[in-house]
Amino acid sequence: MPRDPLIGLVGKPSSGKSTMLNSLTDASSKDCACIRFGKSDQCKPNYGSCNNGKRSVPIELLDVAGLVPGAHAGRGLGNKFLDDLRHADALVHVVDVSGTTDAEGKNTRGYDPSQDIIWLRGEIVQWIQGNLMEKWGSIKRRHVALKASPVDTLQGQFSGYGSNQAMVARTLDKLQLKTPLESWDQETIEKVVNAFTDEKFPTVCALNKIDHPDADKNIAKIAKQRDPNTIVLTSAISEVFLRKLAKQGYVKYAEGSDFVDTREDLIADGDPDGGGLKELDDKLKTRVENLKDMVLYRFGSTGVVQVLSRAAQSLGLVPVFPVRNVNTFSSGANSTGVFRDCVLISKCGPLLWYSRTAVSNTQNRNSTVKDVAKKVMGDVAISYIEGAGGTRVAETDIVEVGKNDDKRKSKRKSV
Ligand SMILES: Nc1nc2c(ncn2[C@@H]2O[C@H](COP(=O)(O)OP(=O)(O)O)[C@@H](O)[C@H]2O)c(=O)[nH]1
Ligand SMILES: [Mg+2]
Repeated sequence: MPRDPLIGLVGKPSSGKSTMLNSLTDASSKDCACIRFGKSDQCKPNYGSCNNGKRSVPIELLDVAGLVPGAHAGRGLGNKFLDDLRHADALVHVVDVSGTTDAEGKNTRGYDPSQDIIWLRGEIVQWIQGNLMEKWGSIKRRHVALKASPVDTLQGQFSGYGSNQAMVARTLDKLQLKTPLESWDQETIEKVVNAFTDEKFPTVCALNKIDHPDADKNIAKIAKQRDPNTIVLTSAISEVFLRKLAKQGYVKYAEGSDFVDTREDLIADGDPDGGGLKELDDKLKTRVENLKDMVLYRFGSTGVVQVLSRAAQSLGLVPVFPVRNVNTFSSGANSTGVFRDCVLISKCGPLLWYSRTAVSNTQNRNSTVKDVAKKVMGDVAISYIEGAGGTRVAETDIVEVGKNDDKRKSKRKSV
């Protein structure tokens, strides 16, 4: 079976990766199909949860620890770090924007975190480039002798990073290089490696620790330098704290939102029972108030859920909801609840699922109903596939969010 998409959390020590991972447990969410059919009250996912139509989806997260400057040359846990990276489909770079940790993660004050974004990217590029240059002479000779295509030759070198031919083809398409591979100079190779890195490791920067008073000026600086779509502001520790308080019955908190109610708030709103919440002591009360002021009111949320949505977006993922009964949306005769399963399909072809093996098709193409069926069922013969309401959908139909709500590719029958 193809695996779920994997997002690697990267960043120097003490930037907040582990805290982010804890805060993100089951936080990945997409709009669930139940809301489009007015069935939110019956929605019972087999995996994760559905909160008023916000569905947690099967994304795997990996805390990639041990990256310090010089990792590509084996410093720190450099090699181990880079090895873990191979399996990631996208990266979240957790950046400590409080400036209270230096490039190695040691305590300091006034460090410029915009540097971290530069050196981390550099480590990845140098790692890939270093490996390529080591063998460039023989790669070139082989390329010429075999009269190979540049895509084949590069894929031979890049498959170890979990790439496939389509990815390499896109990399080269973007660059539109005029010179043949055997005549590439150092500068051209660097361009190729950079473009490949963009393709293989789309990266979202989580500017973390926004609750810290020194964060503002660092955020402003980074915001000026970067594409706003690649930045999300986060306070991982705030999310962890709020979820803990909610679990212990001290607050009501809708995960990832700016909605926090204490017993006092609810009593003030006219519920004499205070929602059944426990009373906060003064210390906790102050902490909650600070968190509201410093994070929720100023930034709208702790940002952690947005990070994951952004990363999933960068992968072009479409959530698909396979069911056994296209009229009730249940998963079978003995199953209660609706839309119990959700699979993520890559919009731009089956790249994600096959990313550890080469695909022969180097053309960019969109995922189809057939691809979905294959992901859900594996390699079995299928007689037909139906969408919502029982309308049959063609195997070649292209998958998009909500597109087949009126003829959803949901029912599967094997012969
Ligand atoms: N102020 C603040 N501290 C944080 C935040 N996230 C993590 N930390 C703290 O930063 C330190 C390092 O966090 P950790 O998750 O262990 O970092 P890692 O080494 O990248 O895994 C810990 O003391 C965390 O409590 C945050 O959003 N705000
Ligand atoms: Mg850690």
